[in-house]
Amino acid sequence: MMETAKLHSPQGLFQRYENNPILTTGNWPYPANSVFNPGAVRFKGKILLLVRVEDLCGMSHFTVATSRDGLTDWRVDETPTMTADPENHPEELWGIEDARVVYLEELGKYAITYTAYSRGGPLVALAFTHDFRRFERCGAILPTENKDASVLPRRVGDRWVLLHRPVPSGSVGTHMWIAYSPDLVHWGQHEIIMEARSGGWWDSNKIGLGPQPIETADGWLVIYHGVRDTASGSIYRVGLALLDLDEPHKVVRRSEQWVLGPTEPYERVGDVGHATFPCGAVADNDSGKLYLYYGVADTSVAVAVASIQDLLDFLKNDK
Ligand code: BMA
Repeated sequence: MMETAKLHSPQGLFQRYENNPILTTGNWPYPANSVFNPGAVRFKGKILLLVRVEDLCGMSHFTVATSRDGLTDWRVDETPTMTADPENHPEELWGIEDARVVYLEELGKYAITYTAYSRGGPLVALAFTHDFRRFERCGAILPTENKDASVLPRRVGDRWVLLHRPVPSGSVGTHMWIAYSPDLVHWGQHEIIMEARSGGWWDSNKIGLGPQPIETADGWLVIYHGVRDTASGSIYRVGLALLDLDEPHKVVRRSEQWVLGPTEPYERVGDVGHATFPCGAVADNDSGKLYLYYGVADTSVAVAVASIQDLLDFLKNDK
């Protein structure tokens, strides 16, 4: 890793990998427009990314990329791994996007929550897999318009927990919500837990969950994206929050400042410039580091690494 200040995030919490972006269409075994916004998880001793690939029709599917160290020597599936199946799942008519992947120890399988782009707009769909080869689809679990959802890796009390981000009509705002389920398919008791801040804030237009929440002794570490709309388009940056372990609807801490945002050329220039959009994170318990995988400018994949303790300390000292 390079020790250049330029490659650090504003407070020095995240360090970008010196050879970012780690995955581009140049690494892809087949033609694609862009590869970005991957879910990330540990699988068989490797880091596995479920990468969103936008094809040359403009629609997205997922392809697996794996690496031993999570930084180098990525192996990409030769053909698309999980493609939209609109015949059996009409909600996937215009593709599948932005997976969040969580290992559910209780069930011994991985849950993938993703955006299905239906005729009525984007909604949240769920699938399970054991091997990232075959996928057991559950279909839409939340109606349009909704995105940026992830389950927690275990039940809290006797219920599963989902964080999600509906876009209500009217002026209610685009905030982060929580919901509960006895079976991962039927969700209820929806409630806003964290709001987009108004006015001049960096996250004033909308917010949404980034990667799957990370369990720490202090609470569920949430990394989220916040959007500010400007005269020349939206800026997607990254902030932190901590949810209570036993009552995850309670936000214990939330950073006032963003901790990662577009500054590097590959983050600023692309199909949608000025977008840093994480959907996956993997904790390395030996080193205490968190590997954050994020889409850059809706074009490529980058990684930045932070000490989990530093993130928690920052949250404690920020308001
Ligand atoms: C969001 C999502 C992401 C995308 C981002 C920036 O609304 O659609 O998939 O990366 O916008 O374009």
